Amino acid sequence: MFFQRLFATKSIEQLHKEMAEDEGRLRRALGPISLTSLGIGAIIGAGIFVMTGRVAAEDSGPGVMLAYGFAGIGCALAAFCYAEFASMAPVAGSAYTYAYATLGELLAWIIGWDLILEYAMSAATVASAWSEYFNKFTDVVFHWHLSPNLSNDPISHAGAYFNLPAVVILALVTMVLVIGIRESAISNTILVVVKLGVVVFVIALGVGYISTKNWTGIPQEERILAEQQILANQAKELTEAEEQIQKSASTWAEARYGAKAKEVIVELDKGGPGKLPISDSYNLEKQTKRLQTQAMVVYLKGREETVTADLLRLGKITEADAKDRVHDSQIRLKKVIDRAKEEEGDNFDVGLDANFAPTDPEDLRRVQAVMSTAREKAPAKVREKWGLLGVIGLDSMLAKLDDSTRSNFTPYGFSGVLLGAALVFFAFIGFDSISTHAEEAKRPQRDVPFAILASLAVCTVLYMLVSAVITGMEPYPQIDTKAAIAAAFDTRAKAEGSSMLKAAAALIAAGGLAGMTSVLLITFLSQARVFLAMARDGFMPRSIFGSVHAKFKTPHISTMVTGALMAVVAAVTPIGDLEQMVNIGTLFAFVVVCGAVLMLRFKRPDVKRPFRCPAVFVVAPVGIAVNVLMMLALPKMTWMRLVVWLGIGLVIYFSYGYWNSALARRTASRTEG
Ligand code: ALA
Repeated sequence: MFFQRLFATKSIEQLHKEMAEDEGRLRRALGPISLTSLGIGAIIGAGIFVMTGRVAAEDSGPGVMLAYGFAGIGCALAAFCYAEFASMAPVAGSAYTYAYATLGELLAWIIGWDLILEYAMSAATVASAWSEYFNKFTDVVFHWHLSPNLSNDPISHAGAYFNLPAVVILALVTMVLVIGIRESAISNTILVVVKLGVVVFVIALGVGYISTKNWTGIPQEERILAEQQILANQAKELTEAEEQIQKSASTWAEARYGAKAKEVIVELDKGGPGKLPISDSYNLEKQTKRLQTQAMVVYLKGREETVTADLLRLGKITEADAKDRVHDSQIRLKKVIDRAKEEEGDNFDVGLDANFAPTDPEDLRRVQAVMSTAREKAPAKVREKWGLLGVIGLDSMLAKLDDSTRSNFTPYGFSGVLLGAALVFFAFIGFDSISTHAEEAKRPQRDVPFAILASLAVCTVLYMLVSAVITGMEPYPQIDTKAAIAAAFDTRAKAEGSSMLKAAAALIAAGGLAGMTSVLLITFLSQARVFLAMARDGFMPRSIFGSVHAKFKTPHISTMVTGALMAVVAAVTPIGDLEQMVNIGTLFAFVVVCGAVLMLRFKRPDVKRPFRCPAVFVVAPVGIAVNVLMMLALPKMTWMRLVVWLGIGLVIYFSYGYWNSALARRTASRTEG
């Protein structure tokens, strides 16, 4: 009985019946264009505007184009399956509803719970990215940006309080959504037009600045190594550890020497490590930034010298090239320093001399400590890049595979492209949210599959082109990892003193903001609809997640609850961690949908399928394989978080959903009757 309950499925007929009951239903207001626009609105956003740069610089190099291709294939295969399901059962709820119809109550709940990662968490991720573009925008237009302490999370950024722009945009979006779907659809269409215009503009303008040398002419030796990626964090850890030592020293000295404690500590400091002044002006954030900047500059300088010497020795460059490289490297080092000053204010003391060496020997000692720890930790970081694949004992095989697939175009080898795909996958998330709106479609059977496939096709083409432009405009190791697209034009504008390019950078930053705002609108809408479907089934309190506003016909309470929770998450969580959680959750949902479509072909061949997935016996299994492979490329930590998340979900199911399931009640009353 217990197991029967867990695997009880909701029949397709039941879904149709529910669809026909009008009460509490959403308005059918969306046609094919609105639906496709919803799809594009949900798809193009933080992924292309923010993540492309980071993935190109740190994971895939110019091979980010291949990463987009690979992720696009995984999504297209899943999209066909989504389309078949959406045409068969066009009710709100997407993968959750599909799982209920095939895999039973428990798995349906798990998927519903998992979809919170895809929708709500991705809204938080996009809001953090929005904040980065907001700063880029105000920087380009007004030469002003919000203090880093108010536009970053406190976990990854020393001294930060919370991410204010992320909270503000989430609050605004929540307000718009409570007012209604039609109004939201109009604002969405405007935003979609703006962002599509900007993306096409980026491609058209950027093509002229592409240098193919940036795709294939940068020696693979110049790729960013794992240790460089660790430096900043290491510097932060060291500063924090020193502060801790200082704090314990002060407590000890105060207890022992009372009013004279400060003097004693200063005396002690002279002879020992931890050269942080015990004064009121001590500022952890500034100390961290100083050490981070010094470590980065010293590291880059040393690396550049080694690489240039190696290239000369191997005959890959001439003496003249070597001179150019030294010149370029100095410009780059100065840029690192300037950026730190920009963030901390011009009187920020970086503590480096004209030769880019720390002026204070104590600083040099700290920089060396940071570098040697980073070097020690680098192998683990490399293994992390293989994700779960590396953990299950394939390290040595992957190392060989990476070496044999490394080229100037794919400097990080096979695993770099695979990890890149698992990360830029974020950029594609959203096409499936069309299926969560099936209930509001005028002709769902025809228009939903069309909109899913059309929006995905448009976005894949645009993504590959934009990533080609970005990696063609700038050498990948120098691509801005925060707001790559706007920054590429901004850097060019500064170099050429062109006001036209500067205007372009401002326009792109504004387009990025518009793009991400529309993503937020749709993902929020989708989340509310999944909650609605789950509440109708009794898995969530109907009074909160199932209530539809009498006048606006929107799930207003659910939207507000989601908005408030996500604002908290976005305010304090690092964007990278959020992104990976969203990706693994969504990939999992895709795998389940591919499996469910296949299963239903066997279990219910009789059901009418207005859209049939072509070659389903190939498409669905390959879809599962490609998406599982991307999941395996994600780090062990992300997997552990997924397991914990699903564990929490199970606890909630057994303490609430199991006892309130509408399906179970119906079955019970039928048996009694
Ligand atoms: N695909 C959406 C974005 O990139 C989530 O912002």
